[in-house]
Amino acid sequence: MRLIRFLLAGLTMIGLAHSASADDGYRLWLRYTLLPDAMQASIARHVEAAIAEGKDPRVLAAAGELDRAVFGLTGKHANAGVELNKGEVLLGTPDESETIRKLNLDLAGLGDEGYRVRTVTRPNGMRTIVVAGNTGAGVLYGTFALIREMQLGHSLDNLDLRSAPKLRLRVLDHWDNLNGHIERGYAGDSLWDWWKLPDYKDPRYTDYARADASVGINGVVLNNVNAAAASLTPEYIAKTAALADVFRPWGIRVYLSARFTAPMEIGGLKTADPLDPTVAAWWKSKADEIYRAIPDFGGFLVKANSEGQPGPQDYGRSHADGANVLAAAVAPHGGVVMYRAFVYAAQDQGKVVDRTKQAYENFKPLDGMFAQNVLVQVKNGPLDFQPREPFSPLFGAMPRTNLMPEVQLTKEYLGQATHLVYVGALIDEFLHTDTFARGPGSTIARLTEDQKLTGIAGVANSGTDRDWSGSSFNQADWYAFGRLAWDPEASARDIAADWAALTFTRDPAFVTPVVDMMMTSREAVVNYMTPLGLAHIMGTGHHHGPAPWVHELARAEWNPVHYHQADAVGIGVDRTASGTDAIAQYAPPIAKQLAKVATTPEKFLLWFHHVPWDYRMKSGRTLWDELALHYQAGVDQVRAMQRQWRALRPFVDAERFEKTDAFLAIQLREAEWWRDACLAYFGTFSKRPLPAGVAAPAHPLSYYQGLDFPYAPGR
Ligand code: BDP
Repeated sequence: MRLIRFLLAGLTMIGLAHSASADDGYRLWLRYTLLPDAMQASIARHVEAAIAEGKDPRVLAAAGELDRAVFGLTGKHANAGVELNKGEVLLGTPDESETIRKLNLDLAGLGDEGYRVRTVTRPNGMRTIVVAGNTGAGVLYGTFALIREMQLGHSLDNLDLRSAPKLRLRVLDHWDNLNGHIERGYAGDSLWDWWKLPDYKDPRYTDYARADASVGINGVVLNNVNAAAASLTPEYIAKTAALADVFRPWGIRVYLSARFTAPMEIGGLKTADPLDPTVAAWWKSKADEIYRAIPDFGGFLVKANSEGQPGPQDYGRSHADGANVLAAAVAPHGGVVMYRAFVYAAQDQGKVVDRTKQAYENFKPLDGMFAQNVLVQVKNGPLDFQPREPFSPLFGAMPRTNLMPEVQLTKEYLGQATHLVYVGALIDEFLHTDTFARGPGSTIARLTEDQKLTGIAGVANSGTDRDWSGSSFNQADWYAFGRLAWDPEASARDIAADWAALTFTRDPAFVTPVVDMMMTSREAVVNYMTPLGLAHIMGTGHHHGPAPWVHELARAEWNPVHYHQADAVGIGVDRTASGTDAIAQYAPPIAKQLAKVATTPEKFLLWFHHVPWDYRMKSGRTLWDELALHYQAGVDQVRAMQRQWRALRPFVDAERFEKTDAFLAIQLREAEWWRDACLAYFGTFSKRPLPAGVAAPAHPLSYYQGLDFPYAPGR
């Protein structure tokens, strides 16, 4: 056993204090800036020495991180050779640390990633904070939990923290192309410098992994779901292996998106038919090759027969056949296949289809046919990451299949990088929704937790921007995703409070209003973009800004007009039995509620019904007035956020204050644009005046229709 000591001697660091005027956001929520004196003293008392017993790389990474945190928070540097007389922190597993083994801590039920952080009095009388887990991963997560206690200024006197993740695979999907461009990325280019890998490992990879580990993320899909077969060539496997080496001490496995026709494109086969034995053999030998280079490779993510991607249906085979051939290849190595349910291709033969029904129609009949190591990855809503969608009816509908919810952190449909929208609130709403699939209380969180193999995926929002995510507040979405993946029953509001305190300041005069602002921000974007159940009325291709008028795209279900169906009578899509009957895909209590306009929650009204302009809403107002007032409310909410942020200027360093302030100005302008363009357009159908309190559009409709965005990012 190796004994590593990080002893914190009294060296005060000079020049550590960070000027309030310079913070570029690089350090995310792991800022580790000097605490007030009393808190520093408390840490110094409890953490005079940090001792890692063992050689597990994750325990060593944890010890290094603890040292880094204490150094930043107290200004006292780790330094060997000081006699111990105060508190110490001991990190390790019972397997590797005899001291921990002898303490007989109850670690049952913590699995292989849970932790215990507990203050004990050792036989020699020394007060020790023990950070223990059954594996190094548990120790790593426990250490980050301890660091969080320190950052938040909590008492370290009598710690007893115990936590284990409720989901096994907590994965970020990077939609990164091998040429460095990120599909739907708004924060710079890909972090992975494929050109210089495997020889040069950018130190930023480690900082990325630290951030992931600090919130419990344990898997990273490196490449775009619209995959290039090249990522499976020997050259790229070597590059991927280099990244895996960097991530491993941080408890992170790498995964790759696999292109279904890779056996043909890089394997020279004549077919990619999943039932062809040569194809199965190719995938098996490819998996063996990958695992030789990366023994803990996580597995494959697959987008097939969707948006032009090849897939098993090209050979008359089912999605289960497609998933299982890859699953068989990785199964001997403990790998998994995450197979996406986001499909809307096969049925379009010129006829108009309801895209929101297609994932269910394709996958529900396959329940029970997927291999044990397959997770069917399902987007939160039945359409496509809109500001608000009802949940996908697949949740609860496939009891014999592992489903893996997928949410989008990069804000493709939420104003992109510049709009302050807390996606954590969206994820929280989704996870806590009751599907009634097994009776009341069947929330998506519970259903997901109760499966044999569990997981959740988030489409990453990080890139080469100095602040990683394009804005300070976008960082919160990365943070919240990790925390909600660890505990899907946690509250996004509580998580926002931690994040705000860690990222800016613990002062409640800052945290309380900022958390309110973040929670409101999700409602604001729904209001100024797609209130009352509207969806998919954004600009074509880049998805930036309003374009509800678009109608000329080749397929009906690509056109915004298909999603609102405004006419002289009213607005909204009839998805009841008299329309597309999408509601029949939900469990009976929900289908029954959605069958009638009067019992449908107003936030989903126009998603499920075509409603007359003069329909009386719960407020007593007409639908038209209510719609207009929601658009106005969204703008007002952004204006209030802007005012609120300006009032918080004294709490924030100039650099981050100014950036957020500038972005809020963009958001306000674009919220007004959404309101004006949508009301100008929908008004041509309703032919009713705007209600009092709603500003008239600044320009005629033709102005909004004529706007063009040739350089909009993230296509
Ligand atoms: C859509 C995006 C597209 C993605 C697709 C997907 O516009 O870029 O490839 O989702 O999830 O929202 O596969």
